[in-house]
This record gives sequence, C-alpha cells and structure tokens, in this order.
Amino acid sequence: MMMEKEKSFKHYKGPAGGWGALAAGGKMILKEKAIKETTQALLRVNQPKGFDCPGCAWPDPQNSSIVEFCENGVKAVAAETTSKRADHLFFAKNAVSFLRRQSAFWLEDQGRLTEPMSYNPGNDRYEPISWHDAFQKIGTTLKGLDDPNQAIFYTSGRTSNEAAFLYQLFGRQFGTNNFPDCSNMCHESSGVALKETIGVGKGTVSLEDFQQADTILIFGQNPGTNHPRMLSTLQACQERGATIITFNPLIEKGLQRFLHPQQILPMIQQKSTPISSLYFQPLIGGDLAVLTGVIKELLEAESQDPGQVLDHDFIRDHTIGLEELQQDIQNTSWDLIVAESGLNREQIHQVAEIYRNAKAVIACWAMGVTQHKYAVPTIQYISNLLLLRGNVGKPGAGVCPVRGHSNVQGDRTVGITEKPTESFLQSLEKVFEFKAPHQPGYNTVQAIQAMAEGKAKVFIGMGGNFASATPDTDYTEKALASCELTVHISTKLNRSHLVHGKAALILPCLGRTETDIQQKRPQGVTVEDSMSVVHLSYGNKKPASSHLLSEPAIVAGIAQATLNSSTDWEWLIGDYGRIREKIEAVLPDFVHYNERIQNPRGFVLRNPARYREWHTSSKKAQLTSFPLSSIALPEGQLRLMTIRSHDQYNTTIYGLDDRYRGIYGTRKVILMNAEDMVAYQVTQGDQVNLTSHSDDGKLRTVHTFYVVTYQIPKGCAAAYFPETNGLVSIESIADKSSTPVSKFIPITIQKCS
Ligand SMILES: Nc1nc2c(c(=O)[nH]1)N[C@H]1C(S)=C(S)[C@@H](COP(=O)(O)OP(=O)(O)OC[C@H]3O[C@@H](n4cnc5c(=O)[nH]c(N)nc54)[C@H](O)[C@@H]3O)O[C@H]1N2
Ligand SMILES: Nc1nc2c(c(=O)[nH]1)N[C@H]1C(S)=C(S)[C@@H](COP(=O)(O)OP(=O)(O)OC[C@H]3O[C@@H](n4cnc5c(=O)[nH]c(N)nc54)[C@H](O)[C@@H]3O)O[C@H]1N2
Ligand SMILES: [Mo]
Repeated sequence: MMMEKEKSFKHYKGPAGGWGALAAGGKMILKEKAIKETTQALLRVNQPKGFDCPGCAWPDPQNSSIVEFCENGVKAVAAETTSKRADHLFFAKNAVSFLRRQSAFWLEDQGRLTEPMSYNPGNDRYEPISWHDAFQKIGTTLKGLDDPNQAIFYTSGRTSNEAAFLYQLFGRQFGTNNFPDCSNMCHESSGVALKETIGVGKGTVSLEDFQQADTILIFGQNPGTNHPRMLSTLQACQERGATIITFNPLIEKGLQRFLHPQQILPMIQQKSTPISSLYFQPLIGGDLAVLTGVIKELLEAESQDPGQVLDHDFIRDHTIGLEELQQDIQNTSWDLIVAESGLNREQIHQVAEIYRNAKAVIACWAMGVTQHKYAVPTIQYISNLLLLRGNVGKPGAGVCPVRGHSNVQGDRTVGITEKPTESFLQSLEKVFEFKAPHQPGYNTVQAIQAMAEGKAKVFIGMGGNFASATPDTDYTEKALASCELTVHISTKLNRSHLVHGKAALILPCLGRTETDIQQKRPQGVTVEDSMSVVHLSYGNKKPASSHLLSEPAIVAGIAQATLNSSTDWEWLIGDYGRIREKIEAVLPDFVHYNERIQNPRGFVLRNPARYREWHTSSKKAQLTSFPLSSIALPEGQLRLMTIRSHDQYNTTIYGLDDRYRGIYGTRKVILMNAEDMVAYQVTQGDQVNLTSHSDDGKLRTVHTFYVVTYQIPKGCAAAYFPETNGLVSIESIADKSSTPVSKFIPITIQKCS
C-alpha cells in the first residue's frame, strides 16, 4: 500500500510550466525507474519517424525540429516506458478481491501488463492463458450469443486508425453497431452540435490560424494541465498582441501565466507570459447565458448602428435562421441572462465590444462546455456567435473543440461510432463484400444500461477503463460484473479488470512507444490530431514483454476465432500499409493515404466548413435558437463539476498532487467558495460527505472529502474525477448527445463527525 502522504493546501504563486514542470517531469521518470528508456523515448516524441505523444490531441507544430513535449507528455511516456511489471507472479500473489480494494494510483503503479490472463473463479485469481486459447474463448462465447447485439465493443481514444478500423470491421462483420467509445463521454456534444450548424463535427482551424487570429475565446478548458503544448501556441498569440478571453468558473494557473520550460533564457530570467487578457468566472453551466448575452449586445448594437456590427454578406450568402435567433434573443431578458451567467452586464458588454471589433476570432472549448445538459445548444451558440460575423472559414477564425485522447478524433473518422452513416456502411459493405448491420448500436450510457438489464452479455474494451470513466459507478460496476465475459485489451492494470464478468480476460498490448514488428518489418500506425492532421507514429522501444501483441494483431486474432469471413485478417496485419489501403478504399478522403503519410508531418483531412461548404440539410450554415431558461438549483445545493488534477490522465492516477491548484498529498478534496463554507459551517481541512440529488430521486453519496477554499463562484464547487463518478446518475445525460453530465452535479455536503 502507498504510505499516506502529508496533505497540504496552499496557494500556488508561480506561472504554469517553469521549473516546477521540469522538476515534476523528472520526479515521474524516477518513480517509474526507467530513466534511460524514458529519456530516449522522449527524444523521439512528436518527431518525424518518432511516435505520437500518447498524451493529448493538441497538434504538433509544423516545420519544427525542436523536440516538443510537455510535463504531462513526459508523465504519459514515463507511465508507458516504466520498468515496473504486473506479471503472472504478481497475479498469482494477489487475489482479485484484494486488488479491488486498492486505489487507482496503486493499481497503475504496479507497471505494465506482460501476458494474457484469464480469471479463475476457483481461486479468485487471474492466471496465464495462451493467446490462442484466449482468442478461442472469446470466439466461442461470441458465437454462442443469441444475437450479435448482445456484444459490446468499447474503444478508448489511444487506439490507432489501423487498429480501430479493423476493430469496427470485425464488429460489423460479426453483426453489430455496438461501438460505444470515450468520445460519448467527451466531445460527442461538439460533434452533434457542429454537424447541425456547420455540417462537420470537427474543428475548422489549423495551428496557422492561431498565428492570424486577433481574438481567442476559451470556454471550459484547463490547458495548463490537459493540453500544455497549447500554452506555447497561446503564448505566441499573446506576444504578438492578440486578445485572449477566458471563461472559467475556476481561476486556472495555466490560463493566467506561463513560463515555457523549454525556453532557456526566459527560464533563467523567470520571465513568464500572461495568457488570458481577460478572465471571466461564469457560474458552472452559465456559458449559454453568457453567449446569449453577448449575442444580445451585438444585435442591440446592430439595431443602433445598422450594417456596422454583423457580417451581412456572409449571413445572406451562407446562413439560415437569423430571424428565429433574433426573435429568441429579443424575448430573453437581461435579468435572466445576468442571473444565469453569473457575469454582470458590464462584463458581457466588454466581451461583445472586443468581439465586434475583432477581425478574426477563434473559439476553443473542452469538457467545461461539453459535459452539461445543455452542452449542444451552448456549442451551437458559440457557433452562432462566430457565424454572425463570418468567423468561420476564413484565415485566423473558426471553431476549435480541443480533443482529449491523442487519437479519439481518428477513431471516429475510421468508423468507431454507434451511429455510422449510410454512406460509410455502404462503402464498407462494398469493399469487404458483406452485409453490415444498419440499425444504430448502443452508446456508452446505453451500453451500461443494456448490460445492467441483461440485454448485453459480452463486453470487450479496446483500451480505456470503462468501469471508472463512466457515470454511476455502483450501477456500472454491477452491470459489468453481470456479463458472461469481459475482455480488456490494455497496457496497465485498472479497475475495469477487477469488476469483471463471470469469465474475464486481460489481453496486454503494445503501447505507442514500442516497436511493432509484423512479418519481420517494423510497422507504423497513424493518428489524427485535434486539427485533422493525420500522421505516422513509430514506436522505438523494446516492448515491455515478449508476449505482447499489437492492437491490430489482437483484433485479427479475435476475428479469426469468431468469424467465418472472407477477409484475410492475417494478410491485413502483415503490413499495416494494407490496412491503410482498405481505409482509403472505404473513405475517399484518405486518397493516397500511404503516400501522403510519408510527408514527415502527415496530411490534413479536408474540412468542408473551412472552405465555407456547408454539408448541412439546408446546404447553409445554420444559426440555431434555443430559449434560455433557468437552471438554478434549490437553496442549499451546490453545482459540482468533476475535473482532472495535474497528476492524472483520466482514470490513470500518476500522483496525489495538483500543483497549480496548491493541493498536495490527497485527491479527496472539494474546492468551495468561502461564503458557501460559512453557510455550511465548514472550514478548510474539514472532512465532508457529498450527496447528489438527481431527477431519479436516488441519493448517491461519496465519503470523506477535505474542504479547500478556492476562487470559485458562490454556489459552485469542484472535485476530481473519477472519485466522484458515483454521484452522477446514469440518467443524467446531455440533450441530443447523451454525454453524462459530469460538470453539473447538484449536491449537498454533510460534515463528517
Ligand atoms: N495531463 C492530462 N491531459 C489530458 C487528460 C488528462 O486527464 N490529463 N485528459 C484528456 C482528455 S480525454 C480530455 S477530454 C481533455 C480534457 O481537458 P479539459 O476539458 O481541460 O479537462 P477538465 O479537467 O475536465 O477541465 C474542464 C475545465 O472546464 C472548467 N469548467 C467546468 N465547468 C465549466 C462550465 O460550466 N463553464 C466553463 N466555462 N468552464 C467550466 C473547469 O474549471 C476546468 O478548467 O484533456 C486531455 N488531456
Ligand atoms: N466524472 C467525469 N467522468 C469522466 C470525465 C470527466 O471529466 N468527469 N471525462 C470523460 C472523458 S473526456 C473521457 S475521454 C473518458 C476516458 O475514458 P477512458 O478512455 O475509458 O479511460 P482512460 O483512463 O483514458 O483509460 C486508461 C486505460 O487505458 C489503457 N491504455 C493506455 N494506453 C493504451 C494503449 O495504447 N492501448 C490500449 N489498448 N490500452 C491502453 C490502460 O490500461 C489504462 O488503464 O472519461 C470520461 N469520464
Ligand atoms: Mo476526453
């Protein structure tokens, strides 16, 4: 067990990055006891012929030969190149019931998985199994199902295009569209919203656009921790005089000041750059009201100064829906806007003035926007705001949903979705000569419900940690445990392996940093970043164990044991270029795929909206209206958002500190406003239980969280994910996108006696 570290809560005074970032990266490399492996690996991260950082999806700068990585990229690489191993001896020693009682930090700290393991209920232990037998077990169980829709194929976003494409091909040949993925919990709301408004569910900007924007709006994002390389981009914008406006209920260090840890002179001189020009703290869930307010200001200014505020030519030629939007905004009172946003009229006016005078505007956002009940309309209002002044499809302007996992966008592009389009299915059927299922499959929340209700019996996870990443932890864990078979294709031990089905397999795979040899030749895989750049990634490290298989090889093994298909799986995985040829045959956007990835920095998938081609039902960009309503909670309840600390990668916990927020030695904290603490009669360091109040009437409680005073609006609070996932009702989902509402959990707190 980990020794309890001293807990402390103090104010962090420095900038983001700086010497603290270097020190933290170094500490993590030491903890993983793999100094040589990690440092060698780091020299090849995000480099041509190197591997794509398994951290976030922020793009790599083009034309750069500098080694570009960040503190949290170092942590992600060190976690994978660790010298620690969770091998068969480890599993022989530790019963699953014992492992289940250990923390996520402890499980992660056991190191890399080394060989296929199968659960033996007789002694409650995972035991070695050969790859052949593991594949047979999966094949036999899948073939024994009454209906292919009883199987669920989950994907997390680290999986390469090649592996993801084979995985969806296998699932669809087997007969189901049950492809829930981490995107369902992540940027699904962005995809749904943007498809309706601009016709593509992806960002429209490139890194070059950041060099040309004069105003950048950032909603609900903490790049200092989650996309640290974005800070270098923002730093450059700031230095050439762009205005950066941040909307975040919390004051996040990385959005205030930044010191680039790879710039030697500024490091020596301790010269940091401010990031945000203006920092506004709306209420949690207040962004739709903020956007409604800014648009109302613009429309009012336009009526006073006709023809001077909106881009009428663009609106006339490229959009529909202005009248409804105007009507809608007119009917919304300033009192409601101010009360719901948490900002005052003057602040909203200030934003509108800057926006109306800006020539090229980019809007960025992440989970602070997408994981809300009204996430889709909020994103559509971001899109409205931009469209009203023609800020989509011109240099320096556009939408920038900042993706999470390093290939979450690519996985979707190559077919990981529970709702494939007809044209994709038809193309797949033609190229592979089979009949694919056409009815939609389960998304993440529906998959959990299907398992809980006994409608789904086999769960296969291509990466990720389904049990911990999803909402309603007790319900979800029971759902997984009720399966006939659970299979996890993973690099590290996690909770999902321990809340297993009646039969269970852990299949260990190669990570992004490792050499992948097929038919004696090293293979590269491809990934797509947040700005639609597709590029090659070559691992260069010796695999953590000689028993590991690549993700594509594992899919092929399962497919061969399950299907009687005409697809030659063995041939496909013999050279990943062949898989890419098939992707190209199915998806014409990948034309000359193998050729174009030879370009050291890859190629960009064309985004029609960037060229003002609108693939919407009306063939125009859609201005949408959504009447603002009150989301105020009953007196005494707080809005809880569940966020990431600086020492975690989603459910992977690297350490117990959150440096920029001044929290050390524990993750069980709730950040509260000082006035709410007085009302609740608690002081910093007190321990409290948190109880959520959801529409299903069920009370859910998590225990013993330390109260920490924080700069957060009254009525709002924050705690870490995944410790608080048990508070989110399975039924609490965003309208239209079904994303679990992880950023707006109504809670009360009770002081522990
Ligand atoms: N090191 C590291 N990097 C990561 C990850 C990681 O866990 N660790 N995860 C990856 C993944 S999968 C993802 S999706 C991204 C996540 O990247 P982020 O979206 O930055 O992650 P969160 O920690 O969820 O942060 C949400 C931010 O939104 C703010 N926020 C919460 N509610 C609201 C709201 O209602 N309005 C506004 N305006 N702001 C709000 C919070 O204060 C916080 O700053 O990062 C990716 N990169
Ligand atoms: N309350 C709350 N819940 C949330 C969120 C939130 O903000 N709040 N955020 C949501 C978001 S944005 C996301 S994306 C999801 C994340 O959900 P997931 O993607 O399911 O979770 P991760 O924690 O990223 O998965 C970690 C596991 O992936 C495996 N892994 C790592 N690298 C590889 C690899 O290369 N190959 C394979 N096969 N396996 C690998 C390791 O075994 C590791 O334990 O969580 C969501 N859940
Ligand atoms: Mo994510």
